Amino acid sequence: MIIDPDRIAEENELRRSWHEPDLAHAVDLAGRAGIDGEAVIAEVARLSVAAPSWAVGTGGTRFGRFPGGGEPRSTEEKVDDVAALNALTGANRSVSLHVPWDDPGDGAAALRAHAQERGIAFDAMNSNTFQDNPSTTGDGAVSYKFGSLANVDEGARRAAVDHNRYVVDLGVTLGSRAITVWLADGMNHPGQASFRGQFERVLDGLRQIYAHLPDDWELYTEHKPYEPAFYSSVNNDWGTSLLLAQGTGERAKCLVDLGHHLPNTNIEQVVSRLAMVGRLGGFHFNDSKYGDDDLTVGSIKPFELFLIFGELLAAGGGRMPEAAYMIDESHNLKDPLEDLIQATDTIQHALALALCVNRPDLADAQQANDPARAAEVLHRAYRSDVRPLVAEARRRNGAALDPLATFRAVGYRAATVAERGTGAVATGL
Ligand code: PSV
Ligand code: MN
Repeated sequence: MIIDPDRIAEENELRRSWHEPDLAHAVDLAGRAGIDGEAVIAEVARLSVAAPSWAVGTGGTRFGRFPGGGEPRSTEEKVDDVAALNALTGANRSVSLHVPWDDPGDGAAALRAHAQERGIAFDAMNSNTFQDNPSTTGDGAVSYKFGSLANVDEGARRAAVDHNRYVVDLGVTLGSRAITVWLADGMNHPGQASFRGQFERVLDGLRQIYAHLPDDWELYTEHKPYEPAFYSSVNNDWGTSLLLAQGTGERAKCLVDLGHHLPNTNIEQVVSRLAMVGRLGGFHFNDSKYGDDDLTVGSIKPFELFLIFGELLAAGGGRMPEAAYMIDESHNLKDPLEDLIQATDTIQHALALALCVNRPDLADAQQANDPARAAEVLHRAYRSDVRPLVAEARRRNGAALDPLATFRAVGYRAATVAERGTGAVATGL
C-alpha cells in the first residue's frame, strides 16, 4: 500500500484550526528567547534519518519473538514500509540494508528502481559477519564462531573481507555511499586470544575492505563494549574505534550507536571528541536502561539526547553535520512502524529543543564561569514546547502533523495484513 498524500492532507486539515495558533505561539515564544522559530522549522525539515531494513519487522530476544501481522515478505516490501513511514514523517528518506539479511543479489538495480519510484534512497550498507551463512562463509568450509576479521583462521578472515567487498559492490549498484562494519569479534574467556593480535588482524582486514571502496565512499567502524562477546570485544569503545578508523584511512570514520556504551558513559562528550577530530561518520539512535536494549530513542534518557543534539549542532556550526543517521531499535512489543514513527518524532523533537538553545548566551555563561546561568540557558530551551515547530516542519515536507494518529487513520497496518497475511516474519535477528 502506498499512502496517498491527499489522505495525509485531509488528516492535517482536521488539525489545522489548533495547529496554526499553537505554531504562532511557539514562534513567538522562541523569538522572546532570541531564537528564530522559522530557522528551527527549516533545520528540522532538513533532517533525514534512515530506517533499517531489519527493523520494519517485529524484533525478538533469545527467549522468543511475537510477530504481528502484515510484516514485509521481501526487501521490496520493506522499502514500501519505509516509504509509508517517510510519507508520514517526511524525515526517513532512506533505508539501510543489512546483508545477507537483505541481499538483493542480481536484483540490486531493480530494487534501486523500486525504491526510487517511492522516493527512497539507500543509506549506509551494513555487513554481517556475525552469523555463518552460506553466502558469506560457504557450506561450512569456514566459520565465524571464533571471529571474522579477528579470527586466527586465515580462511575466515578472507571470507569476511570478501563479504564486505561484496556488500560495497551491492551498495554501489544501489547508490549507497558508505559501509558500516560492526563486528561481533571478541572473547568470552580470558586468555582465549591475544588482544593485540585480534586488533592487528581487524585493522588489516579493514584496510583491505577500505582499499576496495570507491573514492566517494566512507567506511564506519561501530564500537560496542560487549555482546555477543562477553569478556571483551575487539572494537569495544570509541577510543579503539578511533584507532581503527585512523589506522584505516582518511575516509574511515566512527559510528556512535547510543546503546553501545557502558552505563553512565558521557555520550555527548564522545560525540564532541569524534567530531573535533573529523571522525564522526554515523549515528545509530535508540535508548537503553541496562545494556544494548534497543529501546525507543529518547524514551529513557531524553535529556541526554538533547545534549547529544547540542554537540552535533556545535560540530555543524549550528546545523546538523553531514553523517549517516539511522534508527537502530528492536520493536518487540509495539508495531514496528509505530515505534519508528515515535522514534523519528523524538529525534526531530530533540533536534528542535537543541536548536532553541541560545548559543551566544551559553558561550557568555561559560566564559564567565557561571554554571548556574549556563544551566538556565539549557533549561530554557529544554523546557520549551517545540511540538508545533516540529509538526510544522513535517507539514512543510508534505507529511503529517500527527504521524501516529494519521498512520492509524489511514489503515496502513490493516491493509498490509490483508495483503501480506499474518505469517511473515521479516526481521533479521
Ligand atoms: C549491533 O548490536 C548493532 O547495533 C549493529 O549496528 C548491527 O548491525 C545491528 O545492531 C543489528 O541489529
Ligand atoms: Mn547499531
